[in-house]
Amino acid sequence: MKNSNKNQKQSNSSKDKNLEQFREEGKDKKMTTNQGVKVNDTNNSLKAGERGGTLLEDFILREKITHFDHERIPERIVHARGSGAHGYFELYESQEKYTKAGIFTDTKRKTPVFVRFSTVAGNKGSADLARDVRGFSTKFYTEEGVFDLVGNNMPIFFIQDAMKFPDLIHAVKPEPDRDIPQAASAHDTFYDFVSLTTETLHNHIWVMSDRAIPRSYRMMEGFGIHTFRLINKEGKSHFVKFHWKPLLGVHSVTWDEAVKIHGADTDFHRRDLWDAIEAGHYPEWELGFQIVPEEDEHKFDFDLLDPTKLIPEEMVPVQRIGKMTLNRNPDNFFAETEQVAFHPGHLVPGLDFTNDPLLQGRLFSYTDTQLSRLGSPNFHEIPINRPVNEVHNNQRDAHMRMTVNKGKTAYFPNSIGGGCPHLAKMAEGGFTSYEERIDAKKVRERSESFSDHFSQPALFYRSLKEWEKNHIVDAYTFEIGKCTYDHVKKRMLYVIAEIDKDLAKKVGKGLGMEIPKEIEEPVNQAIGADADVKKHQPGKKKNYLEKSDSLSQTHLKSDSIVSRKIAILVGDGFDGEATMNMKKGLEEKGAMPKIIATHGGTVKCDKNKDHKVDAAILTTESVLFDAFYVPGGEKSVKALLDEPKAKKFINEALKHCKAIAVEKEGEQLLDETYGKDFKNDACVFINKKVADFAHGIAQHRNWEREEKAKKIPA
Ligand code: HDD
Repeated sequence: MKNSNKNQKQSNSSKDKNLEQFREEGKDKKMTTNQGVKVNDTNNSLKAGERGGTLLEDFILREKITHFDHERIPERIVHARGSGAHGYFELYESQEKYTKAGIFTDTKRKTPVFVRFSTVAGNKGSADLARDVRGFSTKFYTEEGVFDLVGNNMPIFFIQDAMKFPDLIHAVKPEPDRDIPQAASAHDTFYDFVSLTTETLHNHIWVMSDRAIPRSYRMMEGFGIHTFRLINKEGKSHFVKFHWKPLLGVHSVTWDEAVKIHGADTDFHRRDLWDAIEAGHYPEWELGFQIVPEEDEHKFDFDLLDPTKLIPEEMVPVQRIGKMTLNRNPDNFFAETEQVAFHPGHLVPGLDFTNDPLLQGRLFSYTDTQLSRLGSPNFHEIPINRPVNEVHNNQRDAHMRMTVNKGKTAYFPNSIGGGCPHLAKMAEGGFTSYEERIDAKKVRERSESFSDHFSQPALFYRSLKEWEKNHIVDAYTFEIGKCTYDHVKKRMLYVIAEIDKDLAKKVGKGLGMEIPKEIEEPVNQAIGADADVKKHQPGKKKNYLEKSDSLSQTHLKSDSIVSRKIAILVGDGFDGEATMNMKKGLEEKGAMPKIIATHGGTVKCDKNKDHKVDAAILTTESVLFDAFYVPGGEKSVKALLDEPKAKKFINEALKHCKAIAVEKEGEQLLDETYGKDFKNDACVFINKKVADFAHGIAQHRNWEREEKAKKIPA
């Protein structure tokens, strides 16, 4: 059946064709039961008389209710809340010296992808702006099978061994006695765990940074985190780390905004992704490789197999090898975004794993979780999960089997079935694992090379600009301040001091606590009565790099204002000509200006012409916009001055360091707010050109303003 979604026209990929056979739409059709029987009444059950009991025989009622009763499936144990989109990946230049994977060697291909972004800790119905890591999963439907890159928006992970994953997640999830707090790490059990498990500190300081409160899914980096292998035609292996670099730059909101967005629009990130794609502002990321030759494995001061370490880009530059574009929203959230099943073990010839113990454990967990979430080993047959190439093997049956396998044989070897399906030789694209030499004792141990827990969080902190550091201080102070156990707070402060003394001092000041000289209560009590405490102590902090610019968002900007939302604040009588000039100018640069008026419906300009209002000021909030424009028009500005929320918009915009442009009488809105103290600010534009304002918007925020603007009681 044809689909009327307007996005549909924009894609004709192999995956799109593959999905087409499963699409359904009721347009111009008669309603039927699931057995195809036409339905004549779906409002009334079958009764013994108008006022009599309902009859068990009513198969239409029973079918409708039974299906409804079973509509929900278990949500993901982590990454439950998310949003997905379709798109494609194109390669710039063949990477055949590193890999034989077709997706990375054939520049003519347009490989279909499905991407799902997510938060980690919250339930499916939690708010988007939680301080949290964001998931960034990409399913590449390659000609040689499905390759999943299941990463995050931070380049490292909390723990080094999959064995600790349930502990980490139990610590961060709501506390089990009260099921509180939802989608928040600021509570005792998380900090108890973090302070006792110092390998978490690197990922944790990233979570305290602005990276954990992105402006948009479209403005985050993505990382494969683990070191993987690329294998070329000759069977030679190179280590690789995968990076996604967003072409819109990397941007975040402030914590104060995040808190307010929670209330103004819990779907802020999900809506943003959907709206941008609907408007044709397709988000794009370049895929980067950080390549390390096999022989350089031990060249670094950290272990490439340790997922709590990144390779600074100054040491191994990121080579941008291709671009991904997301250009189509899903047709159905459940069928696609909810049922999509990612797995770090889905890879294709030319790629392979390393012995990273976190990755190794993940290889088990993801199939296992799909069995409970999707209910059957046939989850690969769900349309969104199907590869675009053919699938032939001797696996059979199980719940909800869709494939009708023909023939007599379902075993190998066989002669009755002509030996089919045949095995593929390596030259025919058969997957073979990299022949890594292994000669080792079986041990339940952690490598000594994983013991440095403090160097990289310290490098991260040192690499940030002052405003970014201040946000980290505030985040630690807020989060630890929410804890109720003094010994947990103290231990946290102690470990922060191991990262950076100055940082700990500032956090201590906010908490009203001194940095402890040593951890008071015996750690072995927490680790286990007979634990060898020494064995659990982190190694010595190293300093192999003073700063890494790529870690600071200051260096990850773009000059684009594409898809930025600009509020044009007006009342009746606004300067129509200037406003339409500004609106057109911003739209030409790809921005999305919206008319926000003192009332809904339409608003009159000074030429008495009606203009459609996008939102009445009472129905929206300043935190939902990137920048603000107040045109002239005496009557309009008076109406705005009489509307307290218009002043709130300006005060909050100033506090959140956003760009503001005013023209003619519009300046009065600055005079009547905290704007009067910011008239010389680099991102406050009084009677300036569209281009100046656009440049200010592209800066995302004027952080220079923050120290002064912080004092605005908005
Ligand atoms: Fe995981 C989901 C990312 C470690 C077990 N993980 C999941 C998703 C992302 C990640 C983005 C959501 C996938 C989707 O959109 O459907 N996980 C990571 C990263 C990790 C990581 C980047 C470390 C580098 N995960 C990790 C470990 C384990 C798991 C160590 C278990 C031992 N992850 C799961 C899971 C999930 C999952 C329970 C829940 C839903 C799913 O798999 O499909 O199996």
